[in-house]
Amino acid sequence: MKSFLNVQDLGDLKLALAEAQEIKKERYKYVELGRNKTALLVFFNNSLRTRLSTQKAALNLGMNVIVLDVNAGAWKLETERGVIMDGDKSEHLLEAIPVMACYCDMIGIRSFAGLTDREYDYAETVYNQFVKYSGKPVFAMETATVHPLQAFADLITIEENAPSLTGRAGGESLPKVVLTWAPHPKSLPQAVPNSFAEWMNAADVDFVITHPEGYELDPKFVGNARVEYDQKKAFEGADFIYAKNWSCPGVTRPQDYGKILHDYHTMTHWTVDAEHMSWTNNAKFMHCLPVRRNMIVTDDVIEAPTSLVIPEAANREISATVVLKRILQSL
Ligand code: AN0
Ligand code: CP
Repeated sequence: MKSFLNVQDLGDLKLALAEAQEIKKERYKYVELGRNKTALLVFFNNSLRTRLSTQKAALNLGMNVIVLDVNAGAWKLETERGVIMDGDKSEHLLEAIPVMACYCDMIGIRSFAGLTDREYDYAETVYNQFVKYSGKPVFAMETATVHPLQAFADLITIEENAPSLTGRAGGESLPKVVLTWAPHPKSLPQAVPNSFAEWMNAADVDFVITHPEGYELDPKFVGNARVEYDQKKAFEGADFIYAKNWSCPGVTRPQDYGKILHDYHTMTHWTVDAEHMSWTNNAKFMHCLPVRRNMIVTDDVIEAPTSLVIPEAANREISATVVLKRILQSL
């Protein structure tokens, strides 16, 4: 695997899920594979889970790891070509990338969304520059539009917690998974919901997306998912509630890209609380974290035994181990 951005990069999803379980049982099984190989992890913004779980995955595989926080200690990087560099940025990404590539065998990128220029973000400009100019395998650690290591970990978690297919009422066989928008005071990227939608569409689940009007995700990620604007209707019969805030994807009104469309104080009826969960089929609650309590989800819902937020985070080590293992095997 030379690049990890989309669900297709893993090939057969069932095989990848089986591999995840194999690694979970014996996570040092491939510790010889990464001997004398180095992973470079480049962060353009903050991270707790991705930073730790990806390093742990590399260590599971016997690799060395170097972490670079571009905004803390490195030269400030210009990312756009053609700019006269007379501002505060001392170095251009077009030199920095081949230099970074000299010191490693693969590169993980957290490039994050700028949320001002839709075309720039949705073209995955920064990620693709790493692919083009590093000559090394590159994997996404949340880029401008996708977060596949998270979506893979979420799918592993859903598979582990899906209700027994035989015990379901009404002859329904697929677990119902609902992605719900929830309020947040700051503009957030669409990477997590985009990837979650993409991966759920590729999995054996009944998938529904619910959000206020104006927050329509890019059609290439929505695929054939059902979109239901009535949150209560969407929640009915759900087995998994996956909450996440995202800013306006700018699908219908490109000028609104990255914006918060309504004052969050007026949107608190979208916050996932016990009443919302009572509409479901005793659903499990999911969120990628970090989460703002009593904004996205109430204390009681996130603390309930039905909350999967910690197992999801734990599975980030597993998803990353599978991905880095596949990359090592392709070197
Ligand atoms: C980020 C986001 O919404 O994309 C990272 C989530 C994994 N969240 C925040 O910036 C709070
Ligand atoms: N879920 C996730 O990617 O968290 P971090 O931003 O802390 O890495």
